[in-house]
Amino acid sequence: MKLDYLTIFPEYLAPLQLSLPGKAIESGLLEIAVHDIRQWAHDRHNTVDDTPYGGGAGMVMKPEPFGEAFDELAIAGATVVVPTPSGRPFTQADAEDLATKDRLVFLCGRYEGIDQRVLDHAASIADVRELSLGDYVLNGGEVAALAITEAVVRLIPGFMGNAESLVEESHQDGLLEYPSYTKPQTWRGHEVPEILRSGNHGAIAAWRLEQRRVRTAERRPDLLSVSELASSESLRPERAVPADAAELLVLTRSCWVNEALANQTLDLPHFHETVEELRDSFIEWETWVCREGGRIVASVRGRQIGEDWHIGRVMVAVGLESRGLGRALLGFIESRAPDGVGAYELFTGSRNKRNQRFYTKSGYRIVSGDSPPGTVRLRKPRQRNSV
Ligand code: JD8
Repeated sequence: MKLDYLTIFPEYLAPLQLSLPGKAIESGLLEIAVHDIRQWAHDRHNTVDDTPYGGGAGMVMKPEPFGEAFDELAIAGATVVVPTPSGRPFTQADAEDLATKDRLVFLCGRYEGIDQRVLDHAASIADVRELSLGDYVLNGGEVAALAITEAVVRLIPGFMGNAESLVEESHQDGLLEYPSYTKPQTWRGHEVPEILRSGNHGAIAAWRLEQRRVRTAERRPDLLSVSELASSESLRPERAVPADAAELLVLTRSCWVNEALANQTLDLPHFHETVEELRDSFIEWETWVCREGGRIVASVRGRQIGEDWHIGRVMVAVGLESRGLGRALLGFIESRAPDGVGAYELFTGSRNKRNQRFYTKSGYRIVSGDSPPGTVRLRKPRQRNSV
């Protein structure tokens, strides 16, 4: 893998020569080049920034030095990573995807950021990923570039000495890690949990899984939903069967009452649909239900139209909201999209801000175009690595 870094603080990236990437360079797995952007600023002061059009505080990085760098480094076809606070959150899934690339080019911004035309131009010749390290503000992109590099390089096949240690990591399966201990057995009055000294590997594995669940529920409940759903005996989604149609219609109508109230109308297809029509819809719509205590408590459906995976009827029974079930169902039905699907599409009530917030927080964006009366159309591109 070839890694190029464009920065005005090359010394900030010196750590790339150390530890992880350092070994990979020795073993030829990795080629790293750090470039000072000022070499492509030809005025007496090697100026790389200027005042923002439209006014405002701070300075913006000029496009020309980047353009010359792109030409000299021949970035066409590469994956260009732009750390930015306005980027999509960088995740382990991104790390796994970037680790499959032959060449990454990092644009490390400073000041108020980089002239947008640099990114628009790069997107015309390369695959641009604007990624954020997290919801806090740094002074530049270098630290984020270092973090992303470490998360990616350690996944390069043949790189990590003990590949199996990659398996049990946080964010691999949606659960945080269990607590770890080593000798001495007692330290400053703290004991290593007895279970870990029992030699009973089955019990140790169960204890560790429970520790992971407890920690995730406490610290990252947002992560818990998908994996909990997947691993929970009761809630696991099942394909709807014709016999489910009547009960599912009851759940549908109860869940769309809020929508009717929000839109001051009962003229919603959900209220006019018959059991037979819903049952027949199981043919064109891949329909899933979650049962708890023998009753259907949630449901969702999906169908392919062209290169889109249309998602519909995301519903959670009244009283079971805000357990992350809706988000988990959305994640689940997205995962059901066949190969070749490039985007997800769904509709929700134009007056239902709560639902619109729910979908936009899940990466969907309201788009123009045809949608059923009283609804807005939302789309989300499919992550490459989920193809
Ligand atoms: C790139 C310039 C500074 C940001 C005015 C402060 C990532 N998670 C993250 N937080 N901050 C960054 C980041 C900050 C950057 C640049 C990444 C380039 N700045 C700017 C906007 C407000 N200053 C980041 N990834």
